[in-house]
Amino acid sequence: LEFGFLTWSSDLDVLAKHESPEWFDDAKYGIFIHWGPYAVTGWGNSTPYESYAEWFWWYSTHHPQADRSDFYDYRLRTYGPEWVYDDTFPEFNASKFDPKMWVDLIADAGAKYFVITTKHHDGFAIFDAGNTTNRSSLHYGPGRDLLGELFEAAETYQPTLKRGTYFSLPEWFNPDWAPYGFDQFNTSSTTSWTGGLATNPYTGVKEPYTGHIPVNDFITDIMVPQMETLAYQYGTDIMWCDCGASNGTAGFAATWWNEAKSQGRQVAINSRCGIAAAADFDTPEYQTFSSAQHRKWESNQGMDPYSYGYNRATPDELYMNASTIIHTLVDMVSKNGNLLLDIGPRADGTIVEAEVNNLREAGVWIQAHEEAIFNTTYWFVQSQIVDGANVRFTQTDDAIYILFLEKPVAYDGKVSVAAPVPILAGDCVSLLAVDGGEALAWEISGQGDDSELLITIPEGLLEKEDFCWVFKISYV
Ligand code: FUL
Repeated sequence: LEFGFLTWSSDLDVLAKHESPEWFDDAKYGIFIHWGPYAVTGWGNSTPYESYAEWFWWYSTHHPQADRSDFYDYRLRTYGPEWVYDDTFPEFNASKFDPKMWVDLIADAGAKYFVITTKHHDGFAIFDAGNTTNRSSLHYGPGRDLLGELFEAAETYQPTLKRGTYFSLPEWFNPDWAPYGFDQFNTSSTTSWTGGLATNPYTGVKEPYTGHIPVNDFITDIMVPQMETLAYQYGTDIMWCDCGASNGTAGFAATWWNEAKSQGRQVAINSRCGIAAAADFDTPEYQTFSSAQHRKWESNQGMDPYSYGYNRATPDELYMNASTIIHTLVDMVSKNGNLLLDIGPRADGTIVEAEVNNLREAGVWIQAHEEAIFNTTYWFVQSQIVDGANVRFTQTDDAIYILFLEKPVAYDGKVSVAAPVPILAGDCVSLLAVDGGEALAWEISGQGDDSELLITIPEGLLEKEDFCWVFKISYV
């Protein structure tokens, strides 16, 4: 499809024909990174309802909201009444940021792409935003182009490791955003803010918006040029917008898709760029679907149960462990989803050890079983409970995979799968990544939809503990 004829106020029907690229569907597993000055405050109230640490500025200036009063209290207790959010900038120093370690970790985790916050709602860019703003890591904090360094480090893993950019369309408190309103954040009746600078809750004084360069129009002078910078200068593979809101996405997407295509690339845009028609995939947040969805989807969630940004209040044992990572990934893949799993590095660029360890531990399993995950599609039966074990399915052109999330139980030496698994005489059944994948005897009992595949389990085959047991049926 060519999109070159589209104008700025594009034909949305044509735009809607763009779909997520094949590589995105095949990639299944990405690492999300939330990193900005909110890593300095690095605190959330650890309750399931919107306690994200990256929202510290907003929550701590919206004290009338009773459910957020602990952010307000924490702010006062920790920093005192004179403190303003932009005081975080010097401490957001990236002094131990090792981009090579980050991309190695992503690769070790078994992930095929990453998406990093290039600018969150606080308006602080970690990339070279040119003359659109000085509110960036080039001017404050480390004085470095952090995005550029990370993208550069990921060169080692090209062309397999795709690079994506989270980009918040609105900027809280940017004086130039005010004309567009802020309704999507104004969901609580106790929220009184209606645009413009934040007011320090202790002093009643307007907080600074450091680095702001006044413009005529937020969308055409800040939002769109910054998206273009990420697309054309940094070469992002995924434009992962946030919040929807007023935007210039239609024109941007049409031009970007054509440009990428002319370079032999395919790129993707998520469902939060402000025009539903342009969305290549849906983005459930800390949520999943119970069955396969026709439209490609990608669930995003933190390894921290309540936050994307670094949260010092989270104890190590609460970070998602290897078992949950693997089960979540397998479950989503079996339903046509991807998993975008988030880490929140500290202000100095170090990553919480529990996150590093759990990602690496899961990565060993994922890489040993990658043929059952990547480049697969979902099967029409998505889940089943077999003798108490949760089972999922994936398939390729020449194999189907049966993934047991709990250890299968063999009765009379046989494990049963009560689904109409397509298998014919001569096809080979094996337990993936175990014992060199020896061929296991199998038989079908029953007919059609009521049929059952019975796999004979040799003595000792299921002795070892594992995160997930994968039977492979290879077609002859
Ligand atoms: C949300 C944001 O408000 C959160 O802070 C986070 O970035 C999440 C991925 O999207 O809409």
